[in-house]
Amino acid sequence: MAALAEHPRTGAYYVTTPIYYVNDRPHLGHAYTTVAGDVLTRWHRQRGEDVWYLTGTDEHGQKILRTAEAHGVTPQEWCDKLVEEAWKPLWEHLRIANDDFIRTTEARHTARVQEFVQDLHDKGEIYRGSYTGLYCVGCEEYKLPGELLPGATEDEKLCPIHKRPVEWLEEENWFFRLSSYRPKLLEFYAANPDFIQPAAARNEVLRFVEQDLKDLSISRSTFDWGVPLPWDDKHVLYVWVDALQNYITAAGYGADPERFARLWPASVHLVGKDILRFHAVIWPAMLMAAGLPLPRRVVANGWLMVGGEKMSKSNLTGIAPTDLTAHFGVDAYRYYFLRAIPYGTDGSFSWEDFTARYTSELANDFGNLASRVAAMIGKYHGGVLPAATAHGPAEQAVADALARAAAEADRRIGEELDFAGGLAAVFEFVKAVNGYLTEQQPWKTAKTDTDEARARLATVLYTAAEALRATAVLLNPVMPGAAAKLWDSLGAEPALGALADQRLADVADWGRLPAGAAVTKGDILFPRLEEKNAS
Ligand code: ME8
Repeated sequence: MAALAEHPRTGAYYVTTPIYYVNDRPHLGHAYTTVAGDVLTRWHRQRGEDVWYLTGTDEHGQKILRTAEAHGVTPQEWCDKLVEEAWKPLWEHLRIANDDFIRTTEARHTARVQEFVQDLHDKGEIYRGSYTGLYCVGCEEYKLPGELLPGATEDEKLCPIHKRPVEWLEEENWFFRLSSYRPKLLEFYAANPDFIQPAAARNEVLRFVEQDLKDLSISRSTFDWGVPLPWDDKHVLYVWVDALQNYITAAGYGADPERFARLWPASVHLVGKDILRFHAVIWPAMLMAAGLPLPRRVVANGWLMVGGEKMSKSNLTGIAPTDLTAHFGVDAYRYYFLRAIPYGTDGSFSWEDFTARYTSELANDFGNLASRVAAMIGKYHGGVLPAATAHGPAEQAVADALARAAAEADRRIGEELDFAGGLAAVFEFVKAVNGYLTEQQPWKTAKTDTDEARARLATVLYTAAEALRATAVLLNPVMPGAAAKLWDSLGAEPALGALADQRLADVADWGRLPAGAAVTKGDILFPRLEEKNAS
């Protein structure tokens, strides 16, 4: 994935997730994008940037309406219930540090959406026409015949994602002049080669726009669960046109010009590859029509798959995010998907792979290192961190490895959204520290009672603790729970301040943890899974 270009530092670093349909509860796929955004957000916060992270829910449209009807409640009641009982609690549970949560049924959104489309209407970008074509309610998307799968009868065509029949729509409605933006879009993609990432996603969009672009039907008159068109109250806005605007309405568009100028354009829209065209084609064209700046990046993640199919509400095989956190814990959950699947590609979840990574990377390599070091400082130095009076080449090699790992993690996670690569770099460092202890054998040095041996022992223990200090900072955006426990056990806070206030720019500044820090054993960071099951 290409690096993100420098952001204009006048603005904030503004990250968004898709706003999710609340026709059902959140599943692993939704959590995947939201955790990725959270890690990116926390990473940039640790750089000291003015970061703003937005998530929320998409509450209009036929899919929600039909679900509510099937449950015998109003769509608003349905959304209220799901948002409060399922969506917000899951994000809290997964420690998602969003700054705002936008719901598309809120007046702060709907009022601004009406102004936005009225503006496009006034500018002559919207006209009346008739639509005939195919539509998938599951995707809330128009489909072209060539995209569909054959159904049970000759007339039936299935959505390739939902595997359910698409519906024939024949309606008088309002259209946005999307086709007229084709040349400008192509020009924009050419001038901003990093706008759509990764490359496969960019190519898909280019192919799509190069082929043809039809005007977009943006209203519906056969149901009324949506934002009414200000100039024609028999129509509600097509759910996607309403939904995309959440990124600006939440940022203060039309309500708080100062805040809007600070936040917009967004730095990164994180989206699943299924909704790439909306974000990389329709949304930019609408913004162009409105005369607003375009987002800086649209980054598509791949799909979490189950049995070769996109994981969805209907084929979850019964795994909820909370089933996994109950077994592995929230930190490991946040870590696993980003570490195991290169961002931007599809990946499968498996209990075996998760268990293997938990045990070898988290419990053995990282967790054991933390507890061994704290235990040795307790045993040999009464829990008081000694000074590194004999810092030599072996110690310098650890400090150098840290500098390399920190720079690489910052580039990969903070710029390239290569979470797997960034985490691999941090864990290479953790391995290097383990290797250093194995070589130095402080438990042997401790048996020799000479000044030189005492200095060696003190230096090795200091070096390992200092390496852990940096590891806590580097892993804090991904595993805030474990990182905080480690920070605590190193006694770092009194001298260095809160973990959240540590800056990535200083992380490799060797020797920050002061001698004299009170090191305690603390909780085991990643308990063995068997023990966890038994409790
Ligand atoms: O599309 N693997 O909402 P949605 C990875 N409301 N990511 C997945 C996934 C999977 N199997 N399944 C879902 C909508 N996702 C619209 C968005 S934005 C203005 C409106 C993630 O509830 C992925 O990010 O169907 C995908 O884009 C999003 O959930 C779709 O959520």
